Amino acid sequence: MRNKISVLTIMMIVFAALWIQSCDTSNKKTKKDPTKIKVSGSMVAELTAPPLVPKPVGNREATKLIVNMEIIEKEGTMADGVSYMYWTFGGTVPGSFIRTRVGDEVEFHLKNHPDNKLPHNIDLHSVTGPGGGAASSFVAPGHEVVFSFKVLNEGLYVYHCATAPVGMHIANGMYGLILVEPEGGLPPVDKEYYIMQGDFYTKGANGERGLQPFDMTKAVKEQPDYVVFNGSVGALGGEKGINAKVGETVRLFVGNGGPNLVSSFHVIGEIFDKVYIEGGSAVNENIQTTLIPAGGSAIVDFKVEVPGNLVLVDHSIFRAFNKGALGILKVTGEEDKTLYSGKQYEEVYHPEGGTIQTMPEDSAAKPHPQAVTLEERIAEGKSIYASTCFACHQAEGGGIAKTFPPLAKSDYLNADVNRAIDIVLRGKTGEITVNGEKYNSVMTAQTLKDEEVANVLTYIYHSWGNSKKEVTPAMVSAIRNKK
Ligand code: HEC
Ligand SMILES: [Cu+2]
Repeated sequence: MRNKISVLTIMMIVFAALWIQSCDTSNKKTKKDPTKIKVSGSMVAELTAPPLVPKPVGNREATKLIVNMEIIEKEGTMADGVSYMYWTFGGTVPGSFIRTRVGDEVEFHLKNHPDNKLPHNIDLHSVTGPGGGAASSFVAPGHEVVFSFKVLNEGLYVYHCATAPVGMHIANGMYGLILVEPEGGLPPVDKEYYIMQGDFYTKGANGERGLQPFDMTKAVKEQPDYVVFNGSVGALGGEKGINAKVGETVRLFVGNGGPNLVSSFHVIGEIFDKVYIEGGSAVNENIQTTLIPAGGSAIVDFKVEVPGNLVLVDHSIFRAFNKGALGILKVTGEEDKTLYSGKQYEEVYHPEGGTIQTMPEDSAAKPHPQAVTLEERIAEGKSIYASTCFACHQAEGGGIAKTFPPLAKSDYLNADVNRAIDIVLRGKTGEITVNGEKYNSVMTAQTLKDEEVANVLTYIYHSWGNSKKEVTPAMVSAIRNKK
């Protein structure tokens, strides 16, 4: 009798254990060994230029996916008046977006255009194999190589050129993203975009005009002149910006090509609902800023609830406001005042404050010597420009697209000298149009003496194609005393 009971108990325990185990695996969604996934049929991969991505894989079976990638070396625009010789995968920086699923067998055709000067290759971080494909893909101008690989790990991966000097090939724009979706695809969203950060090193300083060659010394020192999204300053701004409607879910596939810098990726005015950390499977929630290593990525998902311009930045913030790492995601739709009120109230508040703030006065600063001739005024003004205006209006008065208006050949500046004096004395807010572009930002009032205002404006009027007016201290004091 006692024996029978114990046998029964043991059997019950065994059954219970088996049952618990079966529950456990059904929860985990049984994962196939990716090396064993069979492919059916074949198709040519859709490749897209940034900021667009190919359509999701959805429920499609693993297949033989043919990727046709062409390497093109071509001159492009880095910033207003600044051009650069880019080396590209597919004609854009970053290169064409490739979208695959786990188990796909990718047949990669890498073509080096006959007009190109150099050999190249490709290292895809999604490849399990020597050099990520680099060893088998070295291709001379006017040639095509073919290699294939099975996609084993899901995630968002960087690809890049790995031909010596590797740093130089990457610095010239040879990187892009390849997405490997899980079986059944990523959870669907309303809008998907492709963004990649990169740092660039030019012979001339930021804003210096003309075709700028690559600067190896600055690259080795890791001192970029430009840090940008999608290959150039303003590539994600204005008309070229990305958009969504209130209530939509947005997914950004964000990569960092480097070659050197790590990105503190942040969207001003949003919180990431989900971040696929480092482009892998682990999901973190409610994130303000996510770190994206050079040669790494992240997938960020968020829902947009209020209309307005969301500003994408590298939160290493001088890169954003001084080197170009700025982008705009435009959200349109109905306002919801319970979520965000907008400005509710404003009045002039004295003393001190208001929306225009005065720069703190540096009492220790030594006074500038009095200028007598026009040449002295210009020379004095140049040094004031470098210490006071340069940070925003930039070298050569080039400004920063959408943020700081240009002073070079500025129709706004040249139209009205008294207005220019007033702006330097009292600051400026509200929408203005300079050379056909709208700006709506804040310039702080500058704490400068009449003599200094006269000198800096005279310097600006005598530089960069402006109208060569001389501004005198008397003109400045007249505006200062006008209420
Ligand atoms: C903190 C950044 C900043 C600094 C420093 C700054 N500005 Fe500006 N400036 C701006 C912004 C922003 C605007 C546009 C304001 C707007 O949108 O209403 C502007 C507009 C102007 C304009 C009129 C628009 C144009 O392009 O012609 C002039 C002239 C000007 N600034 C001159 C100067 C001078 C001279 C200095 C140095 C003494 C200076 N600024 C320093 C940010 C700055
Ligand atoms: Cu290359």
